[in-house]
Amino acid sequence: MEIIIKGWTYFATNILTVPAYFIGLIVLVGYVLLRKPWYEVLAGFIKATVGYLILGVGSGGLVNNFRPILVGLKDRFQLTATVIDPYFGQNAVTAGLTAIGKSFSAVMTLLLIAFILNIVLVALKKWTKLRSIFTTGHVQLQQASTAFWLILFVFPALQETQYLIIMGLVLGVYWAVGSNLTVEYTQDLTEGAGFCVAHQQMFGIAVFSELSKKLFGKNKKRLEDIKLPGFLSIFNENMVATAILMTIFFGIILLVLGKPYLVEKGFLKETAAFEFYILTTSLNFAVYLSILQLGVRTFVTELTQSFQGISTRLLPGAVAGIDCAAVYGFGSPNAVTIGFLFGALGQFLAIMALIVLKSPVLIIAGFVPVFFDNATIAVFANNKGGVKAAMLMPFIAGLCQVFGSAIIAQFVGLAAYGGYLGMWDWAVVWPVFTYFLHFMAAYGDIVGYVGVGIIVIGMLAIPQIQYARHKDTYFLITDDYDAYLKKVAQ
Ligand code: ASC
Repeated sequence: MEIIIKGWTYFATNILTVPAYFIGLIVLVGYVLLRKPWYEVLAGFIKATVGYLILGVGSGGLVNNFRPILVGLKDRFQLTATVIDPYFGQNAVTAGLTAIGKSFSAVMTLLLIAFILNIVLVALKKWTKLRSIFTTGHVQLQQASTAFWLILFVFPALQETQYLIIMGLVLGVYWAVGSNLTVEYTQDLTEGAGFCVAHQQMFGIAVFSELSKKLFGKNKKRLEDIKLPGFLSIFNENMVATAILMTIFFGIILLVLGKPYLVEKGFLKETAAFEFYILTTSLNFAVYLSILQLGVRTFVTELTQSFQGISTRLLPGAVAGIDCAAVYGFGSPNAVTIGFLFGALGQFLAIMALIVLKSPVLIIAGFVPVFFDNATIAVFANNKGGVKAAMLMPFIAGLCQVFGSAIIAQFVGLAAYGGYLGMWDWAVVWPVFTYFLHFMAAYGDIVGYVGVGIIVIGMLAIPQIQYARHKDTYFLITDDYDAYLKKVAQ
């Protein structure tokens, strides 16, 4: 038994929660199942893993360089505020758990329970109609922490085993149902790349894709259809557009922070030229974005091909749910930049509203929600509803991220620890779950469990509805995309 536990822990720490290796492993297994020669299996594993690591360099570079700038606003003006950002959220939960004498190791156990449940639900696909496995390990850890806190808040008196079961159930079902919900939208966007999104805005992708289709779907003009004239034509090129727009955006923020603050915090030397610091920092945005897109290009082809092995022999119709940044390699790259800017506009306006309304919680925009959530939403919105959707949807999402997080972080007490996850699903969907469970649990724990049952069954009903609406193509869309296209064209 001990050997099994040790082996599992080793696998979980080194592979399961490290997406690059996990995706590498999936590609390896897929190619083996396709009976490819060993050297192609090896090459596939390497390209998938290296590609995913490159994606990580891009997204990590963005996060590490731009998060301190946004958070700097909080320090610079000595605000007591809650930063909406997955890492701040995770730290807040760790601090909160320590304060109430609970250990963080239970969060790892929760992660494993939820993950196994996700796999079981896909294995039972015939009945559950769930097709996707959540493989984005670092995000799973952040979500497990936040879910842990939210559910512990609702059921504070439970024993560890009991609350782990409840949390594992809700979280595992959320992973399976949420990622499954993005399958059609992602296949459509990527023209059958064979993956879906397993991240923090999965319900968001569905909601905003549908809204975009409804509001702007007819006669839409996508960003890639627009050719700007005259001097504006330079914006047709993503690298140029990103560089110029980010220089304006971060230029303003850096000027507000001011050189003395940045020198004090060690961002630049006293003797350095401030203008060039601003320029280099802003241009680095375009650098990291290009790296990120290179990573996507490197691993996506491998994943697409090898997954045929898994979906034909192991788990028919199944797909891997991966990082949202993988979609930045599809559609118009300018959607990414536009999503960020309009999301930021929404978030900043919402923050101003909190100040004006004298909200007890002040929110500071964190880089991860403002960029990764809104860029993703814009990519999907542009695909379904064109330019207008690509501007409006991230703007609305930005409002939701700030208002939703302010409300829930205050309600469950995480605001006191300075951070909340803040991504769309966690600013909208999970707060609804939490309020609902809290309302039910007020009538006693048994009614609270009924509430858990309602949420779980409600979520499990979603894939059933999706299936009932498109029975003939539901599994075909992941099994064989060309055959799917032929079928819908009929
Ligand atoms: C997150 C998170 C990140 C980014 C990354 C995007 O939610 O924690 O580091 O988004 O996954 O590529």
